[in-house]
Amino acid sequence: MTAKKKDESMSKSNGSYEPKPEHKFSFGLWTLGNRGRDPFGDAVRRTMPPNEIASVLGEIGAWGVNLHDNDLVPIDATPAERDRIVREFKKACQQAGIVVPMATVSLFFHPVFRDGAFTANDPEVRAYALQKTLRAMDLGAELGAKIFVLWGGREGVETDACRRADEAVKRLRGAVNYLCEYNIARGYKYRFALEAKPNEPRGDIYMATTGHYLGFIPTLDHPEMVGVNPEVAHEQMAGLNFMHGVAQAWEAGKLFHIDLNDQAPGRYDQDLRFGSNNPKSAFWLVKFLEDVAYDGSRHFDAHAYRTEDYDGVKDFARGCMRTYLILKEKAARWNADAEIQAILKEISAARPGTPKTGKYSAKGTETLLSHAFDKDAIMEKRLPYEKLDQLTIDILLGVR
Ligand code: GCO
Ligand code: MN
Ligand code: MN
Repeated sequence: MTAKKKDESMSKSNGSYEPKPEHKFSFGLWTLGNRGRDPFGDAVRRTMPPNEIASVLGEIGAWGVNLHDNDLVPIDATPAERDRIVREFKKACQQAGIVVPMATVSLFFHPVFRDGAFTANDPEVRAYALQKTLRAMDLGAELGAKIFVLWGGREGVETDACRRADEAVKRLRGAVNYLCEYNIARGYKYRFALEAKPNEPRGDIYMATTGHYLGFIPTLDHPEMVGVNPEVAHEQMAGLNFMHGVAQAWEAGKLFHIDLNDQAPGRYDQDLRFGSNNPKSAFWLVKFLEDVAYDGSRHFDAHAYRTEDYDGVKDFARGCMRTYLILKEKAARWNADAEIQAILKEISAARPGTPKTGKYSAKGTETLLSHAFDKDAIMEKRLPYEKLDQLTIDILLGVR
């Protein structure tokens, strides 16, 4: 291939991974705006103002920007300051062609939330948390957000001496019920998405996994209004298979939002670029989302390495979207692969004479109970999962 031809084919393949609005890629103000502070070191990047982040997102082809109340409006802003900031931010988003699909509330940054927010022992802290969330809902609604995320980062403990853990569940339920009523009263039509995390910043956080929340939601007054916002890193911190949790949420009609990033097992909360640590599990996730035609935001809740400057932050954000689109293409290739499809068909085919199960019936049960299963014959069927997985690896590594 001549250098020119090679160049052309490279840019062609780059072109096909171009993010477009229909991909629904979104980033939080706090993700591009992350200044690289960690528990051991100070900021390495300047503060990027929200309006500038909106314009960068437009430039790199993202669709949406999400925010905590205080990512945009300082916690002690006067009403007049707030209104001016919101007005200017709306304009910046419009100019950048960026929407605000999701809003959330910071119930973890201010020291007043040192013992939690909705679950704190001090009733005044609980009341303040509620007021702050109502105002954050007002703010999000003004910006057009339709999803409201609740992440209880401080809702947890270092010592269980401080409260009974079931009391925390009751307080959380009371708060979410209150927010749902406010949602109805104001006609906001939000769908709430509850985000689980096992630990960090608290020693243990209540509602450690998406599964915990899926058990909690049906106990609410308005379960139909509430779903989940699973995050890759959070489930992986708990040692879980992320895609399985997402699939269960989807199957329950509760996958309202998703936080994409990556994480190495056994580490601190890393918020790595999507797919950068474990591209294989990212592949199964993207394949799942695309197979079921999930149509919500693909939100990246991650940040650039602390070694980066702002050009590096753009590399990071572009990388998240590019990896998603590459994996989406790989998923389509996997689905279209005749050898893979033949194996899938073979592994779930029934042997002639297999009794029908499915819905219970007295007659069917009689047949089932009297059937003689030939276990040796069943065992003759091959389950070529090694081959299936290697075909997957071949696709992922680009040789198939
Ligand atoms: C974290 C969380 C947060 C939340 C965000 C939205 O680990 O810090 O993932 O980034 O997603 O606060 O509520
Ligand atoms: Mn997180
Ligand atoms: Mn998150």
